Amino acid sequence: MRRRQFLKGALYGTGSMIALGGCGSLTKVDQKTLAANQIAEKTVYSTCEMCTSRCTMAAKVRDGKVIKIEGNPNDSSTAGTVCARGSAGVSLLYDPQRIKKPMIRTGERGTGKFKEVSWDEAYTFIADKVTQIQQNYGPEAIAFASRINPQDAFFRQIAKAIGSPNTFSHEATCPMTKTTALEMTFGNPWIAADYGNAKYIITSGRNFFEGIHVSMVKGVMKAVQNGAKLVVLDPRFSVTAAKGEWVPIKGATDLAFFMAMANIMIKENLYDKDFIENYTEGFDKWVEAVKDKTPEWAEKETGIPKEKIIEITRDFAAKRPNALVEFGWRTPWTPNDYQCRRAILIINLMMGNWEVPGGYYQKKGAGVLQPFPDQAGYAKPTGGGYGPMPPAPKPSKGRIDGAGVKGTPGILIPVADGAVGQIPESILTEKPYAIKGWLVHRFNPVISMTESERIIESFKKLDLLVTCDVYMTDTAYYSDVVLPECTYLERYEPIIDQSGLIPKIQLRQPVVPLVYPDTKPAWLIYKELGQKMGIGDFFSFKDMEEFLERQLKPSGIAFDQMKEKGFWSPADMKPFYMRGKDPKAPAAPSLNEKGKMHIFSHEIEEAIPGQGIPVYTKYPQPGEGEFRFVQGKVAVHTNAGTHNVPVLNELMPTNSLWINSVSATKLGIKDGDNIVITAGKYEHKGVAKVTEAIRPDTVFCYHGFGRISPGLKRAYGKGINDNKLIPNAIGESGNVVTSMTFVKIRKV
Ligand SMILES: Nc1nc2c(c(=O)[nH]1)N[C@H]1C(S)=C(S)[C@@H](COP(=O)(O)OP(=O)(O)OC[C@H]3O[C@@H](n4cnc5c(=O)[nH]c(N)nc54)[C@H](O)[C@@H]3O)O[C@H]1N2
Ligand SMILES: Nc1nc2c(c(=O)[nH]1)N[C@H]1C(S)=C(S)[C@@H](COP(=O)(O)OP(=O)(O)OC[C@H]3O[C@@H](n4cnc5c(=O)[nH]c(N)nc54)[C@H](O)[C@@H]3O)O[C@H]1N2
Ligand code: SF4
Ligand SMILES: [Mo]
Repeated sequence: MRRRQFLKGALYGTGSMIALGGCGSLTKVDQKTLAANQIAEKTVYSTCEMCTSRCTMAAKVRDGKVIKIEGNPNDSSTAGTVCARGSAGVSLLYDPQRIKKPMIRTGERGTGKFKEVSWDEAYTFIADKVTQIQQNYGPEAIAFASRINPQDAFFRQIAKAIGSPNTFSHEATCPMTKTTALEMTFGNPWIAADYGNAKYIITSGRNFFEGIHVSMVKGVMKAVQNGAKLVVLDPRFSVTAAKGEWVPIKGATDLAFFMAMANIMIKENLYDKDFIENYTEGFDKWVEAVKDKTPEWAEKETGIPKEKIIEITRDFAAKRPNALVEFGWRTPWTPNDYQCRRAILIINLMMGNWEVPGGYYQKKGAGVLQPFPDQAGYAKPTGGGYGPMPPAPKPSKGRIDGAGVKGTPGILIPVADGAVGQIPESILTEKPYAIKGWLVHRFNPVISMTESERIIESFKKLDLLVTCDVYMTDTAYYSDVVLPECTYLERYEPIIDQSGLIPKIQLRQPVVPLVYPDTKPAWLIYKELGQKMGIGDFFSFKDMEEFLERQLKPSGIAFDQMKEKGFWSPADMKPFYMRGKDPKAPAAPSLNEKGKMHIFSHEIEEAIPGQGIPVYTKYPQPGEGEFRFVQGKVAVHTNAGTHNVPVLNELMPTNSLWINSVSATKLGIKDGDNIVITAGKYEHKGVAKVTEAIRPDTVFCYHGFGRISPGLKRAYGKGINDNKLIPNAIGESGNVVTSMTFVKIRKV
């Protein structure tokens, strides 16, 4: 398949493409031949999972095979678009390198020796080991980690039923510092931005056009097309920076930039005093905190001229309230990044951009509408799907990461996610107690978490490691048991809430029957495993049809209607901004009885005295011969999840290390040279990409390459694995830390 042809189809929806089952290649279909053969085509509407943006999608199915994936044309938020990765779902579905049968390890860990077994054998093996660990160490010695997904409902049910408190999502590697900031400031994290109506957008690293979420991309593009200014703080020139003004900030100094913005806004009276008074508390402490954070001071910290900081602040504030500082998505730059995200939220509050067009809003799930008489009728909430359940045993020990404990630093760690970096630490150090079993679902710690070698080292001390994935990933490769899930195109999942300014729920449903008959959906895997473990009564639903019927019942939306359209939104409802008509309307989310947003956070102050208001930490900058190492997303791959998918691997098989041309010249490095990157005790081979699109003190690579599982035949050994170089440090809100590693480069 030709790249240009694939991209054309993916991005512009033109040209038909067909996947030939089994080989995963795509060729043009002759529409006339199709008609002549009178082969019936149907379209199935579902939800994409090529990344967790989970856009709506439409799969064209011909003769039982998916021939094309495109956007759902009825969804105005995506305008019928999927991105290149969404389109490549066909290539994953028919990839012969998918895992097809359960496997149990037969050789030493890491030698890749497995035997294929029946599902029953695999369940028995896991159940026996879990029982042994429970008897020897207690149920809390088993940790569960997954990339957040709707089927967590079933995965986590196992933990709940055996009484382990140690459930983790991937979020510590991703938006956790933002989540903490939202929870501490607004009281909940279900907040989103109305990009499409913004007149000015500032981002701290958020790279909309490579870290893709189709409806967000559409929103930002709409704003920019309508003349909005886009300012991008990033040490490197990203695709997003190319669409606006690039502000090449020194890494780990963003908080200084935002404190200086606040300093100017206060000094020049450029903020919404009414809003601050009516809706927030603790502003006086913020005034005090930024008093000396002048543009002159910020220039020294950030490397951005003070005139530029002043100009941006004045122009931005002039667009009040339809302007926003984007709070970010992947945000673990520094150990205390949550303070930078808090400062960003506070600037937004100073803009009074809450619940107005072009600002931030509470996501309008059906539940949020209920207190508003003129909105409540548009949608009713969905319910639970499980059915009756016995009481779960109460865990006898606290979580290994202390998440959620009031009055302690653990309060900063969102308890639904946990600090996943603590799992390898607890395995290795046995503190606060030992973890002996690790169940991994749709997650790849070896490549996704920091310090790959330490993660692998920790595996050696485990009595049980289980991975459920679609590929023989780097983590699966070291596991005792590998469970093959079918893909998202072959299964039902619980209802997905994707509400924005209006409610929206989505269905994921099988588009075609199982391609590999011995693969299974996660709901069935964990239900059957639960039965084998004697906890089957925690899964009292017959199948997903029953589960979904129960979920949908209270909403009044028919299952058949969901199957037919793939999503549901109230057709006649207008985007709902709580302060759209009444600027003094009560703000819904609130942390305290007064219903105010917390500029000063009592909860943080109580846990870490002196930190209730954002405080600037001056982090080290790279010395002579050193570079700050940063990473990011690329448009044609997802995290570390798609590098072996045939068409995406063909589009981009490897990565390189971006290095500024001036710095490269000093080191005698030319574009395309082989290099060695060192960070402390670790080193990695790579190839240099010499460019002006990065600060001279920073190097960058796209994440997810340098794979170490030979089971990923296409991706194996190609490119740089960033996490081989980054130490596993746990930040203050439980986050991993990915922008604080300094590296040295030499030519080989
Ligand atoms: N195509 C594609 N789309 C995706 C994904 C994907 O893998 N591929 N993944 C999805 C997921 S899970 C996520 S979380 C989102 C992520 O979307 P984004 O949050 O936009 O993620 P990144 O590309 O990681 O953006 C990181 C940027 O921050 C910069 N940066 C690093 N350190 C600093 C710093 O100290 N200060 C500043 N100002 N900038 C810094 C990096 O140079 C990089 O350009 O994308 C989602 N969408
Ligand atoms: N240094 C550094 N580290 C990073 C990042 C970075 O930029 N720099 N990015 C971070 C970010 S933002 C994130 S979100 C994490 C992401 O890291 P992870 O949460 O590990 O996510 P992915 O790599 O997207 O996918 C995980 C696994 O899901 C599998 N998978 C795909 N579909 C299915 C399915 O239907 N069923 C099952 N069971 N498995 C499936 C894939 O094969 C893949 O192995 O990585 C983080 N790690
Ligand atoms: S952004 Fe692309 S890959 Fe992610 S869910 Fe949407 S269409 Fe799929
Ligand atoms: Mo992420």
